[in-house]
Amino acid sequence: MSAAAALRVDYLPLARLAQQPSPWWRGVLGVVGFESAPPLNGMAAAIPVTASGTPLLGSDTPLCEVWQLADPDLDGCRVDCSGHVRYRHGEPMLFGCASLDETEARRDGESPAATLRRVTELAYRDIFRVMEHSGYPHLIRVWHYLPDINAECDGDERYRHFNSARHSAFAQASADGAGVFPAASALGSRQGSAFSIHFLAARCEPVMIENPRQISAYHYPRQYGEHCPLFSRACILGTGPGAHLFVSGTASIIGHETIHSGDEVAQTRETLTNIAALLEQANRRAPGGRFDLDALKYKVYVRHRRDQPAIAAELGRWLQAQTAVVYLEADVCREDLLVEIEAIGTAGASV
Ligand code: 3EB
Repeated sequence: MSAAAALRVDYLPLARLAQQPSPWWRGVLGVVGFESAPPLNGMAAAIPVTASGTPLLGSDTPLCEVWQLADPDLDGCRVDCSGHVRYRHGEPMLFGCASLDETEARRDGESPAATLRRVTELAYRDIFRVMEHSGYPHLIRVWHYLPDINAECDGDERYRHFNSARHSAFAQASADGAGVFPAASALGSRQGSAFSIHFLAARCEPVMIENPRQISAYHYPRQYGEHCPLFSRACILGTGPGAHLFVSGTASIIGHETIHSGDEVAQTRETLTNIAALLEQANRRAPGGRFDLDALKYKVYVRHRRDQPAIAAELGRWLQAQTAVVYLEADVCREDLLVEIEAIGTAGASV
């Protein structure tokens, strides 16, 4: 049995959450609301709760993302010494989250870009500190949500300022972990949202996966900004059946270039082809286990809500009807990308 086999993620209706008995909550690592952080009826003190600020599309029932470990007795929610990161952990993994409001954080005389950079570095500094303190040295997966991600700010796009700050954060943190970057997503949240980040860290080292159809993001040429986006295309935690695969936000990019500009259906198809290519790489690296497109759970970020039905129809051609897919409205970090898809899965036995 794999060390990581205990993790699961579900997209649950908020109403179902309210009905869960208290023993069920003992295994919950964290909860992510899409529109806003869900009220947890008395459990909020024990569970890290956050929100991505990306409205749910294509569903009448409000949902949230719930991370659970099979280990039923986790400690309570902790808060790091600076008060930014709330986290909870079980034996193999730690879940943490932080939200920083840029308007509140802004110092007198500081430019908006400087605030964004400082807030990003602050969040990362505290995350790395929590990881070191708690004995989870491997950053596996990070989600970043920032409002106005494509907006110009002090002469550059906010996403690019964010990339520069992430660069400094990793440079400061990496003594021996240099050059190992987590799987990640970076999306634009609704205007007025706080800068929000949540992550998974592990005791065991993951295996990082790149996509042969794409240049590694950390090697992108300068045209995408002074500092590259530091993330791996995917990573695997554990071995054989029960190993977990974390697929980063994936888009219609070949090499380093966006393709199918303006065509959300073709972009969706290209993105799924990229995810299929990652699965092929992952299956080579996970002997005894097997990841399948249909056995993953997906989050699909849609730039324009009007495109959601067409994107969903294209996904329907690739995936079985029962596959878990959540659609969220979000700006994608290149202006010409209309859709981005991330996924997570647990390996079955290979035949
Ligand atoms: C890309 O492939 C699309 O900056 O952390 C996807 C996943 C993307 C993560 C990030 C950006 C990030 O470049 C964008």
